[in-house]
Amino acid sequence: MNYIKTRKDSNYSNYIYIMKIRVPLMLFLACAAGCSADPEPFGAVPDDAQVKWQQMEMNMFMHFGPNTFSGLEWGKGDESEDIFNPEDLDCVQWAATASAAGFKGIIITAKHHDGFCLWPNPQSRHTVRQSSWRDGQGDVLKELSEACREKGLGFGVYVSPWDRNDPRYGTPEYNDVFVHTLESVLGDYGPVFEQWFDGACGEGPDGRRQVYDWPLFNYTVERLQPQAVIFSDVGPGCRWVGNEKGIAGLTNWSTLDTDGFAPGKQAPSVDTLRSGNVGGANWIPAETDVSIRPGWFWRESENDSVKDLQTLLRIYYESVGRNSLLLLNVPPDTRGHIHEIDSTRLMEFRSALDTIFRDDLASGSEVSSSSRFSRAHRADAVTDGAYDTYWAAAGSDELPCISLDFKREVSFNRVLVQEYIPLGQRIASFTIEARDSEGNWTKIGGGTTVGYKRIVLTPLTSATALRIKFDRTLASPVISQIEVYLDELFEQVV
Ligand code: FUL
Repeated sequence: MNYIKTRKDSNYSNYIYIMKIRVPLMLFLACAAGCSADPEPFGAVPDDAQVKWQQMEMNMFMHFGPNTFSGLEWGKGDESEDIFNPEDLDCVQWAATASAAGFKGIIITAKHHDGFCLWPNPQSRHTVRQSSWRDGQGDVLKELSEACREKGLGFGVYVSPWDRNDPRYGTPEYNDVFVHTLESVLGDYGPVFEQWFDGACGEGPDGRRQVYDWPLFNYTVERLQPQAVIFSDVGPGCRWVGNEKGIAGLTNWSTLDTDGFAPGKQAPSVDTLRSGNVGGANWIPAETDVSIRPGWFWRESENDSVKDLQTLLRIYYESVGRNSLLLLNVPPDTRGHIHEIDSTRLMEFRSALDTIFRDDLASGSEVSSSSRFSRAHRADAVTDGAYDTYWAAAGSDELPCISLDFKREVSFNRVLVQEYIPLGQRIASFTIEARDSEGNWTKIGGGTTVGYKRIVLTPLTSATALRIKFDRTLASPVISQIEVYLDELFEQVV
């Protein structure tokens, strides 16, 4: 009130008010309305949860349940509940290992195809409550969700609709049972960052198959955990990459056409899942799930077959380095621990990644571009280490190009490029060239899609400058980061 009075009472104050507040405000509003501040988003774009999810880059998958004790991959559902008996369940060790290895979240098989629930699901008679483990008082989801919270990790759940134990499986009633199961798992353990839906649809205890009500299942997740990214063959939050070998497509669009498709047998071809659809109608990025062991569940006999460091690095480059999130399965053993062999391997993996990506040889370069969308979209945003700032080329630029002058000679064999995905996935093909100390430019690599992150493996190159030409784009390129590294650990074949 005081302020208004003073303003009305004095002509001078009035003048100050107009000059200092109204004029800049009007200019600002006029600019906001008239000049387009940022490039328009192109096509399907991610929501905030999908952007955060993609930025997690690596999560840990954990397959745990009766199969851990029986040695089966697909339990039949008729196993005694007592078979589940981890003598020293230690979810704190799981979370500490995941965090030390650089994973940002853990997804646990709350219920696999055998129907056994790692929590006391009131909908089922095949759960930890019916087992003698901890006198029926144990709850793996409770312990794991708390351990994840403690370590700042996301907590996610795999809940298989296929249930080889539930007598109602194969009847319309089962879809409601499954909804109540989801309500129990999603309602009682705090925030869930990802809901993992397995599309498998086999026979239940009576030999019947279920017709899954996917829209109802997805709606239930959205209702209870609106921020959760829903995984299935066709999303809607993220999609299966089409194989379990840890390989995303060299061309990998985060967009997918889903009309007429559904998870499981009605999914698009594995080739489509691996590459996505250019200009597809929905933002459904690829998640690469692969196990550190031959099987999804722990087996003593596979202790000698834990993937070696070279394989893990290959998987990293072919998933995270190809615009996909990596979901690496590390199954706990019968004690309820991540086995020493697996955790040692994970630490080797972490330390290798830290070594490879420690020194960004592009930082401090002089950056220039063929054009820019506006003065605010500076070329040097690509070396500032911040994802949210970006260089954007002018819409009229027919061959957008960005150059990094290292101001010295550097040796490298990795070029990392990131698009700013909130504005969509826009690049369809690019070429990387390097300038030698004599000033000659040579092509050293390139590719098709970029997306959230693309790491190009180039031959070992000594150069004084690098340039990237965006040969084919769906819309003018919007680039967050360009980084350059020397990897002396991965024995690549280029
Ligand atoms: C598949 C399942 O059948 C496997 O057992 C495993 O859980 C894998 C991640 O998904 O569809």
